[in-house]
Amino acid sequence: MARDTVYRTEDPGEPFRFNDEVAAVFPDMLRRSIPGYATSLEAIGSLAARYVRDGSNCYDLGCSLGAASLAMRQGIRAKGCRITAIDNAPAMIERCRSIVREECLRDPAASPVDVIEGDIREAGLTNASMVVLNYTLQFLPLAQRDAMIRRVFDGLNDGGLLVLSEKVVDPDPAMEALLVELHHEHKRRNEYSALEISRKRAALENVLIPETVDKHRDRLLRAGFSSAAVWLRYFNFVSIIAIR
Ligand code: GEK
Repeated sequence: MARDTVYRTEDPGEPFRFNDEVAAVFPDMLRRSIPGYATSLEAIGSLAARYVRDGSNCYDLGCSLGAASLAMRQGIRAKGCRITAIDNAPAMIERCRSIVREECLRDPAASPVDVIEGDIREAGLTNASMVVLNYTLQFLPLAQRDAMIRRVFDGLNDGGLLVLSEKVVDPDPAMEALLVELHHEHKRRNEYSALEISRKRAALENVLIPETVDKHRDRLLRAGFSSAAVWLRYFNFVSIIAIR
């Protein structure tokens, strides 16, 4: 796995982008930066086994290199399903296609995966039993998030599942400061320097906009989801499951 050294060398002041340099080190970047990332993928596999129905569609929105799509693919027990993986970053999609192709050669019997370069805000979602937004909604402008979640709700069949993982902000400023500090400590343990951490933080400012858990829960319930619960929290990183 190529080592993430993007912010050892990057000019500070440039906003974060999902470009070729980032895509080349992305698995290492997420593994060292997002506490609970590997756990979120494991759960996506288990949830796919439970929730994906025969003849239905699964969507991985903001798929990056397709890790959640492949977790679903490995978990699905149902027959005649299709997985659609969508991302608007060409550097991600190019690599995702070759990773998915290799996995489909290794295990040809599992569900087919369509990898699509496109904007998730325009994706046509139909007959879905499972939709994954694994750390993606946080990159949409705040004003567009309600519409995105409604679009997901409309595309899901009754009983269908959304997995929504996000970086969040705590409403209590003292708690927020502590959680941010714990996250930075976690990154230092994972061998990011203080300079890399602060450069990355500045680059993500106004690019990744976190909300509170309550905001996410309210939005899901307003869209029509019958229930929503946090199943994972590690510092300021949460994963929520919501059922239509
Ligand atoms: C994983 N889910 O490994 N349309 C399509 N893609 C988008 C959009 C958009 N409007 N906005 C952002 N993206 C993955 C990890 S990464 C999380 C997801 C992170 C894409 C963007 O190009 C990037 O690939 C992804 O969302 C977010 O489970 O980097 O913290």
